[in-house]
Amino acid sequence: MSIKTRTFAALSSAVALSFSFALASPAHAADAKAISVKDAWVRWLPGNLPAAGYVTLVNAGDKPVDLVDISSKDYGDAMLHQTVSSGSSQKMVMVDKLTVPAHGQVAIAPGGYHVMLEDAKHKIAPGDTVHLTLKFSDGETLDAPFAVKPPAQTK
Ligand SMILES: [Cu+2]
Repeated sequence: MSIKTRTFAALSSAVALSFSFALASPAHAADAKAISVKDAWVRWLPGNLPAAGYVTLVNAGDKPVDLVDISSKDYGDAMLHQTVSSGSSQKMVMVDKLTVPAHGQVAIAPGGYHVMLEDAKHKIAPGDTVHLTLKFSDGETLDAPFAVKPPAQTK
């Protein structure tokens, strides 16, 4: 083995190590809580257009739990909206709470619910990670990382 290949092998195993460490850490956020989140992402739009947050809420508990409040340190305004169609047009309505059934899940996903994110507090672009704080009726609070994706992303 030449010096060159040995250096490369050491380097690639170091990269693999840090990669698996990065994958393992977010899982701790949901430890010992009824509610956990998955598929959390934001559809970013250019300029001052509002972004839309999407996430699936999973309830491992025996009782239904309501999502009652959303806030973010990255956006001045975060609101849960529902897209409803009336005839051929669509409009958005405010949603006060969203129930996550016991041992079930609810998806905040394109075409249904979205978290309207306005008034970004700093420059945000695709590739970034933003944080949303989700509050639930059982007193639980989750600070969830959301991956920021470009406008063409649909899921
Ligand atoms: Cu909206």
